[in-house]
Amino acid sequence: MMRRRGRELARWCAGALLMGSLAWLAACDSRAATPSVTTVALEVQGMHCGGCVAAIRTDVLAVAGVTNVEVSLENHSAVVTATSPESAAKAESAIRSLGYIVKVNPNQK
Ligand SMILES: [Cu+2]
Repeated sequence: MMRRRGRELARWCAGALLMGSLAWLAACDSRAATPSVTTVALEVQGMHCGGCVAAIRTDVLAVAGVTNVEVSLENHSAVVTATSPESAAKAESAIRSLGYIVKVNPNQK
């Protein structure tokens, strides 16, 4: 009787250990997948002054997931850094809804 109970306990322990390490592995995996960075270089047409640059900066930085934006009046460009491609796409449409023409710039990275 005692022996049998001990074996059951041992089996339970092994199961718990296995489950524990699986949970740990899963947590480890999701942590490794989280830090992703997307950088998108956009060509922005229609900027005329520093006010345009400031407006774009403000609206793009207000998009969830956008961590940085570099807007250049001279180069007609905006380089958006975001935590996901979805956020970068939202940033793109934020500039568009301000009235500017936005194109993904293939010459810049
Ligand atoms: Cu302006």
